[in-house]
Amino acid sequence: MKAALNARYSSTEQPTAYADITGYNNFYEFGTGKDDPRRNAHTLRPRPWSVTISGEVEVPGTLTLEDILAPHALEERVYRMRCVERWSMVIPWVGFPLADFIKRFRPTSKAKYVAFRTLHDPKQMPGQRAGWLEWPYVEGLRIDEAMHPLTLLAVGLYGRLLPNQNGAPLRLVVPWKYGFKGIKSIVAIHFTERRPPTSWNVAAASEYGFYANVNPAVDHPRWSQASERRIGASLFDATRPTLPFNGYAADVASLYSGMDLRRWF
Ligand SMILES: Nc1nc2c(c(=O)[nH]1)N[C@H]1C(S)=C(S)[C@@H](COP(=O)(O)O)O[C@H]1N2
Ligand SMILES: [Mo]
Repeated sequence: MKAALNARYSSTEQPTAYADITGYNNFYEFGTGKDDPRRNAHTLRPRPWSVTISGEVEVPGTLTLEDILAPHALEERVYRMRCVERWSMVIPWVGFPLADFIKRFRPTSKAKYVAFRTLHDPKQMPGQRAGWLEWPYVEGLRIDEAMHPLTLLAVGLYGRLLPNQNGAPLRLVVPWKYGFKGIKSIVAIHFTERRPPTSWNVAAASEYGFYANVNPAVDHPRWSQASERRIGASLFDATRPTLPFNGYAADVASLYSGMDLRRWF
């Protein structure tokens, strides 16, 4: 894939190995083990694909993947990623800003939030036969978070099309939030005045908030979030301190000024 590096929004840290990025995943539609997505996601058919845009927009509709991609130049963005489970990676994503995509549909003044939905098809996603989560997987962002220049719709990594296990053909990437906000294999985007439900918040509201901003000062009820384990790093420097907003505070902290981030975790 042709994608120019966006240096302004890229980390200079060593990217995690392709084998780790594509072999150590969370994608519960294919099982709860870290190697289940790599082993099982071959049943997903990411082409042909379409995404439905609805709600508080002037131009709702259903777009094919080709329609979605046509007007956008692809960029490479090397982002630090931090899972709520205390592991982290550095991933060279290929994609385009979600803001540029959203502008095409002209959100109305009532569009305060954006809701995302993953495909629901137990034939392609056999994990959906189990009750680990309520299906389909859903996520949401406040509209200003969705329009932030760091927020990406990704279609590839390491210069190749997204492997199924990483959320082919289209997934969200929000680098200052815990990984679970990065919803995979998106089929619907809905604009709404009300805060939408999100899968992990529905599953365990005391453990996973709507905002899910990476915050070393707010522990998960069952573990500290003060440090993280960098996947693939040598034993001696694998454990690292976790940074506020995952290191993106200078870019995004202002979105939350005046909010008590212990209450709005
Ligand atoms: N549909 C869907 N999206 C999902 C998940 C999932 O189980 N289903 N897991 C989330 C979690 S917990 C993480 S950490 C990231 C992992 O993304 P990666 O596998 O590309 O690293 O995907 C997120 N998106
Ligand atoms: Mo995660």
